[in-house]
Amino acid sequence: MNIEQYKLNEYNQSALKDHQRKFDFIAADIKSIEAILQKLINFQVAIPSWALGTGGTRFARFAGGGEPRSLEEKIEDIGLLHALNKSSGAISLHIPWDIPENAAHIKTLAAQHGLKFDAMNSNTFQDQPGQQHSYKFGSMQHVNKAIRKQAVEHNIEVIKYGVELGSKSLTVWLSDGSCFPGQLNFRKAFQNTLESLQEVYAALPGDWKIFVEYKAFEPNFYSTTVGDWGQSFLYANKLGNKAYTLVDLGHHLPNANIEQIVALLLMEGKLGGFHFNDSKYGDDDLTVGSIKPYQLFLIFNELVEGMDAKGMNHATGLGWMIDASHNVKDPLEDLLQSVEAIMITYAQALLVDRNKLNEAQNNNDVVTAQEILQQAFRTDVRALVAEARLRSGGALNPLAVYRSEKVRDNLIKERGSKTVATGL
Ligand code: LRH
Ligand code: MN
Ligand code: MN
Repeated sequence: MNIEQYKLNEYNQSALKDHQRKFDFIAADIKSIEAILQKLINFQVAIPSWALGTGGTRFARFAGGGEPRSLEEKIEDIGLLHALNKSSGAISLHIPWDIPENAAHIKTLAAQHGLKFDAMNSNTFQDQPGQQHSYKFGSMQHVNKAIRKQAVEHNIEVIKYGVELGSKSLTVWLSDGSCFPGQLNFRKAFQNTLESLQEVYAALPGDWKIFVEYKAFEPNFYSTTVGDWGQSFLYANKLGNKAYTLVDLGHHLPNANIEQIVALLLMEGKLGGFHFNDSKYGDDDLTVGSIKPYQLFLIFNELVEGMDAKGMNHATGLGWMIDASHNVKDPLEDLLQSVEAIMITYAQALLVDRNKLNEAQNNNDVVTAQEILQQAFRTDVRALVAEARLRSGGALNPLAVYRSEKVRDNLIKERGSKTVATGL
């Protein structure tokens, strides 16, 4: 299913007058409007290949219908999202959920949809059919060298797939840890994991990065071997300058100050990438910005400030990705909402008056500092984001077009109502 450009233009035409009025209103207040629009146009968020179907919980999975049956169909779905919002120009693959059997063909198909390959994700948290050793008691941390070796070799295979596709990074998330006190020797688990990561690191091409993703808990509920940013940072430092920490917003203990973590990792040159989602309780993988939008804004505020301080390009300096799960919504609608939330928050962070904030901080003027941040956060920037989309050839209102064009109904007609996409 694809939506023709002329159709998009028709929808845009009918919404244009209303948009123009809103855009003129906000544009009048912003000095560097063209620079901000260009930054919004450049910013792209990768869509994970595993988020295109309805996820489940450990209790049930309610398939939504029309789910992609192959990697090709996943690429088509992301292509559709990108045609609508022009901000989803990359795909992130999880191996072995999405093996590119014919890499040249997959690469060409993605390019036809304007998509690049973002970070590759390895998987040593599940046992695959035919696999020699089980990961029940961990992978890279395992007490058995043969199991560690199997995990290392899998990661090296993932890098090889990525090279064929033109990806430039590997994200390693390990579920390794323990469920009960005494199960694990923490130091030995750390050393084994480090040694395994070093072997993977040695296989990285010169222009690649490795992202070490941390998570406080789940599926292990007593200890996790890459459990927080401190541990990830230790691994990244010990590995070398191609290794970075990856922050998944749902992987912290409650009330963690993620914006401060981000600021310090950036300062140390060790922030590599992001998995965006939102949560109320744990690793809920809910729609970005649906629960704690102010926290997301404060994170983006640190990202913009920290990247500018280092002269980093916002669009290319870090790996930006959504990591979400959809239990009750149409995944494609949810992803449109998530990307929109990211763009809105990024735009708000670009509006922060940095000189004034700096001055307020130097004067210990707490009230003014807070006012400056909240002024930006309370600005309705939706017309700015829509204008950036319009200029890139996307839809003024992606979700409305998706609904009017009955995309899900068409996908169900095309693919059937019982299809199940690979993923969690
Ligand atoms: C782990 C995680 C990690 C995985 C993905 C499926 O919770 O965030 O990034 O690769 O979920
Ligand atoms: Mn993640
Ligand atoms: Mn997660």
